[in-house]
Amino acid sequence: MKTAICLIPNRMPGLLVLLAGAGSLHANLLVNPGFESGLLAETWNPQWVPVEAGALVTTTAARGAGYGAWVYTAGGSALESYAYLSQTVAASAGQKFSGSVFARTPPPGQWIDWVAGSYACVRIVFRNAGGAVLAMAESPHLTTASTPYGAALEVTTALAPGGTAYVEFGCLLYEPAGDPRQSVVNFDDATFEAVIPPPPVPAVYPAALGFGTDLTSTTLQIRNTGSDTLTWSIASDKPWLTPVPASGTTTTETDTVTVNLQRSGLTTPYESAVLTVTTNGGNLELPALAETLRATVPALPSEVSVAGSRLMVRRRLPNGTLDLARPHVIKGAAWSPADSGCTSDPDQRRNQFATWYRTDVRLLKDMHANTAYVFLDPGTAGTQLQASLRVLDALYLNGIMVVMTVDQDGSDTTANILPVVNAYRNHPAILMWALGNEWNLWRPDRPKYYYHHDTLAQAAAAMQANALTVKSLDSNHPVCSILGEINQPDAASVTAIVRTTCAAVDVWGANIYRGAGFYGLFDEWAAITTKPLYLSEFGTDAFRTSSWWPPVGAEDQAMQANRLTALWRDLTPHLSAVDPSQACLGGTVFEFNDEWWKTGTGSASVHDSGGYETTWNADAHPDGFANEEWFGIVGADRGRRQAYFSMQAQFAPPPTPFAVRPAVQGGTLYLSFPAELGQRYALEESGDLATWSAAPFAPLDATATELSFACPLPAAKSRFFRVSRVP
Ligand SMILES: [Ca+2]
Ligand SMILES: [Ca+2]
Repeated sequence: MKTAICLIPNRMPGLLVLLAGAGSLHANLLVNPGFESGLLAETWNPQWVPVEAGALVTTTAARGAGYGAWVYTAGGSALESYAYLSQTVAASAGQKFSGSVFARTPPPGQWIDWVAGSYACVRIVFRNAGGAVLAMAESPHLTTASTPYGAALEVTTALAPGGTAYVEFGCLLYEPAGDPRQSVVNFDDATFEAVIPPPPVPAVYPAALGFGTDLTSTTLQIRNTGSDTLTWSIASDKPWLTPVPASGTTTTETDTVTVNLQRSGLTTPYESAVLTVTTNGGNLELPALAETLRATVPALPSEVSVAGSRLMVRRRLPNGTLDLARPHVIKGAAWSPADSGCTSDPDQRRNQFATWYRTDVRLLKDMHANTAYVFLDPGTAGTQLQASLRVLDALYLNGIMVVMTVDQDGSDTTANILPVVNAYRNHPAILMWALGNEWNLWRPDRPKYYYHHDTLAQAAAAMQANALTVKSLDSNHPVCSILGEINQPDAASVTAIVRTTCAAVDVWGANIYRGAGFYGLFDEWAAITTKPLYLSEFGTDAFRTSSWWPPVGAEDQAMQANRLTALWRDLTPHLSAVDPSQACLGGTVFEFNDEWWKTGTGSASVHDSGGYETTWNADAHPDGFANEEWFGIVGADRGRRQAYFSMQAQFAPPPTPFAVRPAVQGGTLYLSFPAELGQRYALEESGDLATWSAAPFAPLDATATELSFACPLPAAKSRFFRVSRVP
């Protein structure tokens, strides 16, 4: 298909012939890319196929050491002419190639001159099996005389079209008609490589599906965040969950899968399925979480009180009665759901609870959390309130109690208190009311205490007044006030506030970022008061900043997981529920999910890396930098980070063997046993050890390390009871 016309130039440079020993390097598809090997004087360079050209190799024209190739056109004035050195390899549709060559043109007055109007370039040609050209790409053109070797002439092709059988790399010299002379260029050090396109990369949104007790279908989006075409299929490991369609392909579009739930197939209260998305860019798994509606939620509060340094909870049971009083260990997360695009606007954020609760509440339960701390009430009127009550119902049914901020982001918004307490005080999921958020801190971006006050004393007076307001509205739940550190602006100020000014506060929360431990926090607290201390925020973000301003770095899930694990382990010896001489109630990780609105200079629709350097304490975070939009133990898409699983492990102590101890007091039989925090237990009874039936008691959540069931003394001579863990 090619015609070799060998034109020997009429003036010859001196030739030096060597057989070069250099082998080809890396993935260069060319043989003899530097025109170094297999050469003899005045012969064609054998690996390169010439067309209408002369090609010679000289030392004088080489780029660096070795040889380069002089290439000449045929010349003649009547016709345009080409000189072309090429190599061809097999190829197929969809492949992509890049090529380059260094080129130079001689100064005028040499043995052959550059002819004006000529150009040199790299050309890559796709051909079918018959040799016909299907597509072609050219590098920029070299068009002037007397150039040194500058940058290589480079070209990258589009994807090879259908029918491609060969790809040809060529070094081209073109001379227009009109000048009888031959034109000339020198090529050297060519490269020709297959471009390995980045693979397709699957992404699903959301990364966890929640059906709650009511949904029968929801949707899942599948996208390709890589290149090329993503081919996917999706399957459920449970017969009651069916994704439709079950497969598809996507290049840049978003594919929507409807996931249908057959509720009659659910057999246990808390069901989980795994959806596996299998693709040509790797596989993903995501949980699908569904619940059965197994109880109604009584419109009566649980009773929560402070006894010494303990928080005692009598949970309201579904039948309306109160459970036994048990010390509550707070294990959970600050929960502030936020979709991409959700701004700091309180009402936008309030509405997010109803958007996400079906997924989030189950994810919290599945990590053995029993408490969610919200900075914002979910709404107090109209449809917002109705939706919010469903959210609280779901929390209750999943054994999660709520620390609810009543002054709107802890901002001394006094007008918010009455509607919030009135709306929620009879809901059994409420654990306690929170006021303020780091209200003792003075910050350059918020140069007021408790948002509105010039002095700390004024802020403390407002805090006390608000605590009294809450107490006047509700006596079933303690009032908690949230500090930022307990030594800011100084320990004496906090001591005076806690002991005297804010005496109406029952429980103190503290957001603590001291480093990998709490470093004397609990001793410092014991020197102030015996009131309970709750770690309302602890943790770190999942982004390791390596260079600041602008913050640059990468996600580091292990960094976050390790920090959280270390902090929880440092906290647990101080739990008042376990040791009444200690004052710590537990803590809520900051925070459950990423919030993309938090970097003020960024976009609420972008996962920004912004934040602030912890100038007051370089150890506050492992990288010395708080990346505000990366604090979640799950992402904004509900993809679970390592920290989620670390806290799941921390919140669930290893199983301990049962040793049920009976005791009779009056007419009541008590069955006591060591329990695992967060585990649910159920009681069954039998007359013959063969047939078991559920005892008339709701399952108990272990909120202490010792649980007991109480029941009337059986009338029968012998009754057998057994306690079992409820999944
Ligand atoms: Ca960080
Ligand atoms: Ca953002």
